[in-house]
Amino acid sequence: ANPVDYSLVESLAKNQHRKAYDGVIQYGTAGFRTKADILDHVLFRMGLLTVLRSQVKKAAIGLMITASHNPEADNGVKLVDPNGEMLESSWETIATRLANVQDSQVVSTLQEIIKEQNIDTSYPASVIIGRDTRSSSLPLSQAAVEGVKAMNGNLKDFGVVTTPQLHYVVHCTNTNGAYGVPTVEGYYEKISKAFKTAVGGKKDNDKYIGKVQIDAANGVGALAVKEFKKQLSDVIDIQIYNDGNGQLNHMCGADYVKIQQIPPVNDPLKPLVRSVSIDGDADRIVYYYTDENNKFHLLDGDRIAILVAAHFKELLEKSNLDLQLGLVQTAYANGGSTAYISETLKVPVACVPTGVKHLHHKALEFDIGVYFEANGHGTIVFKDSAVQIIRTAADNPSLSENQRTAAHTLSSIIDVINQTVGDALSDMLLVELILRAKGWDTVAWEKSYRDLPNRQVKVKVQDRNAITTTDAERRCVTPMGLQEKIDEIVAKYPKGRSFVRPSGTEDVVRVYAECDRIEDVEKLAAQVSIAVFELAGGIGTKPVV
Ligand code: G16
Repeated sequence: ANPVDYSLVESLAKNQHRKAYDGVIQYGTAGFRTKADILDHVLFRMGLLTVLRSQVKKAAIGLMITASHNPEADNGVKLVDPNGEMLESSWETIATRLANVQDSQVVSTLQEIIKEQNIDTSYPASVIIGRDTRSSSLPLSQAAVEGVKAMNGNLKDFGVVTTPQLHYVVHCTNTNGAYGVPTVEGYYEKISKAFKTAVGGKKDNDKYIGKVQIDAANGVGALAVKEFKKQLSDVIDIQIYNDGNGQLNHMCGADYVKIQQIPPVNDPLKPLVRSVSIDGDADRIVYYYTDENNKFHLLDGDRIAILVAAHFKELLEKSNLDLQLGLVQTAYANGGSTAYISETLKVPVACVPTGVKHLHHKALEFDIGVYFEANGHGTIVFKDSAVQIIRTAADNPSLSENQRTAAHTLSSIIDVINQTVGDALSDMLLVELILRAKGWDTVAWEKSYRDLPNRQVKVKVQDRNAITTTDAERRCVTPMGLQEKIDEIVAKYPKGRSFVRPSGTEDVVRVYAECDRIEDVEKLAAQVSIAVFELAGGIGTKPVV
C-alpha cells in the first residue's frame, strides 16, 4: 500500500469531520449508538480504524451503519471481524479511545495503536461497508468511506443491506467464497436454494400452512423480505406490512412486540395467523399470534431456541451421531424456558451477558451451538468437523435408511442458517422448516412449556454506568445496597426473579422481572424500578407501583 498522507488525515479530522460532542461515546453492546447528529466524527474515525484492524487480521473487515431497534433519530456503527463475528472486545476499547480523543490527537492516537499492536501498515487493507435505510446513514457512510480512503484502504461499499447480509459477505470474502458467494445476490441464492431443497418441493402438509405475515419494522429488512418473497413464492406464502412506508421501529418491529407484548401497528389481527416481527436491521425475530379471544401470544427467542434444539436433538438421536449439542441464553431467558431445556430436553445450557458477541463465542464451544437472546437475536453455529460428520453420514450406505434420512435432513438444514450472526430471515425459514417437519402450527409449538409472566421496563438515571453487574448480569455489584433490596423484593413472589443492568444501546437502565402469577408481575417490576430510581440516581418521573 502507498504510504498514508497523515497531514490529510489530520486535516480531515480537524475540519470536515471534527468532533461535535464533548461527552464520551462508548462502544456498547452492538457498537457505537447514539443520536445520529453527533456521530460524523465517530464514523470517520472508524473508517480509519477498520483499515488498521484489517492490517492486523490480514483479512477484510466489515463496517455496518445502523441503530437497529433504536428510533429513527439515532444511528450507530459496528465493526465486523473476519469470520463475520462482532469485533473482538480488546478492540472495542481501542475503538472507544480513538472515537473520543480530541481532533488534534487523531493522528497520534493512530500511530500509538500501530505501535502497540505492531501493525504491518504495508498490508493492503480491505473494508466492506453497509448501511441501513435511515436518512442519516448515507452521510455517515460517506464519512466512513473518507476515513478508509484516507488510510489507503480498499473499499467495497455494499450500500443498503441488512446487518446479517453484511456479516455474511465479510465471512464469504475471507473464506474465498467457501461459505458462499460474497454478494447480496449470493446470500439470497444460497439461503433460498437451501430452503427449497430442505422443503422438498411441496407447499403444504397436513397441519402446517406455508404462510406467514411479516412486520418489517419499516426498516431495511423489508427489502430482504420482498426478495425472499419473490424467490420463494412457490414454497411459502409471505405477506409483508410495515414495509418501509411508515416510521422506522415506531410501534412496530421485534423489540416493540417483545417488550410491549402486543401486536405491532397495522397488524391485520386475524386470529391464529402465524405472524413475525423483525427489527430495524433484520437481525432479530419474534413470532406471535392472536387467538380467537383476541389474546396475544408471543413466541420469542427462547421459544425459537428450544424449537431448534429439540429438533436437532431428535435428528441427532435418530441418526445416531455423537455430536455435542448445547444452548446459550442470557439472563433475559424466561425461567420457564431454562427449566424446560435442562429438565425435559436435557440439553446443556449456558448463561452469558447480553450481546450476541458473548453468546456466539460461547456457542462455538459446542459441536452444534444454538444461541438466542429472548429478544429474538440468535443463530446456530456448527464446528467444521460437525458439518463434515453430518454430511458424511447423510451419504453413508452402511447406515440404516432411518439414520441416513435423519442425517440428510440435518445436512439440508445447515445451509438455510446464516451462521455468522443472528439473521431474522434465515431464522424464520429455519423455524418454518421445523414447523413443517413437525406438522405444527404456532399453537402446537407454544404448548411445549409455559412461560413465566414477565415484564421489562426502562428506568432513566443520571449515569447508567453507576450500575455494574456480575454473574452474567444476574446480580448487581454497585450501587451499594441495590442487590440486597432486589433480593428482599423478589423473595416475596413465588418463582420470582429480577435483575437490572445498564443498556449498551440506549441511555437507560433495563429492569427485568418474572414470577409465577400474572397479577403480580407488574408490581414486582415496579418495586424493583423504584429501588433502581432511589439507589442509582433516577431522573425524571419516579416509577410508581
Ligand atoms: C443489540 C444487540 C443485542 C442486544 C440488544 C439490546 O441488538 O445486538 O445482542 O440484546 O442490542 O442490548 P442492550 O440491552 O444492551 O441495550 P440490536 O438489534 O439493537 O442491534
